[in-house]
Amino acid sequence: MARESIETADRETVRRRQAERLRETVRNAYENVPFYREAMDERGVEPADIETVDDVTRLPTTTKEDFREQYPDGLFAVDRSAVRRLHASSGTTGKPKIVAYTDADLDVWREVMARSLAAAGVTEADLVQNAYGYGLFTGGAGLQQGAETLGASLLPMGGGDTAKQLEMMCDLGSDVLACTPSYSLYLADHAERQGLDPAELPISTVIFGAEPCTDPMREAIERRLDVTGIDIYGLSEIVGPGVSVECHEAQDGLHVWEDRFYPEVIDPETGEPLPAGEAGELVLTTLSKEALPVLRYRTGDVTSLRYDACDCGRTTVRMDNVTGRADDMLVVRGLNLYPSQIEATVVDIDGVAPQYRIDLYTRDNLDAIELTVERAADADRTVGELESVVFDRLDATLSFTPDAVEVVGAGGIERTETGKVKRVYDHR
Ligand code: DLL
Repeated sequence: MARESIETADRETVRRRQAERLRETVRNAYENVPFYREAMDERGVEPADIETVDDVTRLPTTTKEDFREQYPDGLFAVDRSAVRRLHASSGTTGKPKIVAYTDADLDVWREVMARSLAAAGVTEADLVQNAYGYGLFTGGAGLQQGAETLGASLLPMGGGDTAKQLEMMCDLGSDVLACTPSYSLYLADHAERQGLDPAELPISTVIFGAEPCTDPMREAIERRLDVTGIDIYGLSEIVGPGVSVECHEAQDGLHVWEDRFYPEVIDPETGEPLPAGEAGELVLTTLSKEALPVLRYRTGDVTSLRYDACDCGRTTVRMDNVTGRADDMLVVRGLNLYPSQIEATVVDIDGVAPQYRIDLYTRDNLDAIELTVERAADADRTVGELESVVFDRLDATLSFTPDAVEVVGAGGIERTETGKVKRVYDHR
């Protein structure tokens, strides 16, 4: 059931609210952030030119490089004394992107997270075990605030310490686990090693996000842990988790909280807006952030938008689940390929565990790609059989064959216990 009336409002009401908030956001950015004033002046756009949401395309875009160049606080629109909290993105190279929140921004974040958890089917009666990392990463704090605002009980475990996670989960009877998709499988493996049946654990819902998760991977999570898997999406630059989430009723696309974040999908090459239904790069504009208004942020995430009605009754636009980033694309001997395509193909093979690793090398001036997959503990097929099935399936589905496929035994691929999983290792 929807938590706020705007979730089920008609398009006219939504567009009106978006327009009001967009005008205020643009004014805030123009008046208080020199970076935006210059970018808008350069394009010959003034705040007064922005009347409806259709005018959004007249605004300049913001990129992750802009965040880096404005490090640490060049994009802030408020005085430091009005900043109540700071977080940072989880970038692995270079300086992180620093993000800031006023009191009002934190209220908005709490509210979209409470909405997200309600959409995931969480109720006041539930105990939410939060296994997202706490600290600069927005996952831990975001889930905590949402659960508390909703009125659920919260267990602030943070990432890692899996034996303790299992102990608390079993002793306290956690209903919901919030963590990355890869960690939920790690926890299932760990439970098995401890002699527990993952399907018998008390949790009935896993709220996973912060990493891509293809359909076969989601099916593995749902089957092994006997749970409903709910995909939650977000990014620090815009708010953290809580930009969009699946509803438990339909699990069919992620409801974007579009009264707070305005989504567009563009062609990543040309920057042109794409019509609903077409996949491209997600671009987001914050509609009520005070400390860090962000205009047309190029997320790098690939998705598409749809405006048809959802069975749950919410009327929001929905985005497809994000299985990759525009800059994840591998170009191997002229073939363009996303790691998620490889994942979806191999994880679907009977006898292959939902784990894989891709290594890229240069050999004799040519790209070489090696794929490592894991044999499932209960597999009927031998390592040799699996190797040829993986080759054949990749060839048949993607017209692609790696230079080498290695099938390792159960547990043979290194797991990530905290933070985001890394599956592609580029040695070039
Ligand atoms: O990962 C926020 C978050 C925390 C989302 C907990 C969901 C749950 P960042 O560290 O800034 O923020 O990383 C953002 O992670 O641009 C996507 O590439 C990726 N990402 C986040 N959620 C999903 C998802 C958090 N559900 C970046 N599916 C984003 C696929 C996701 N990718």
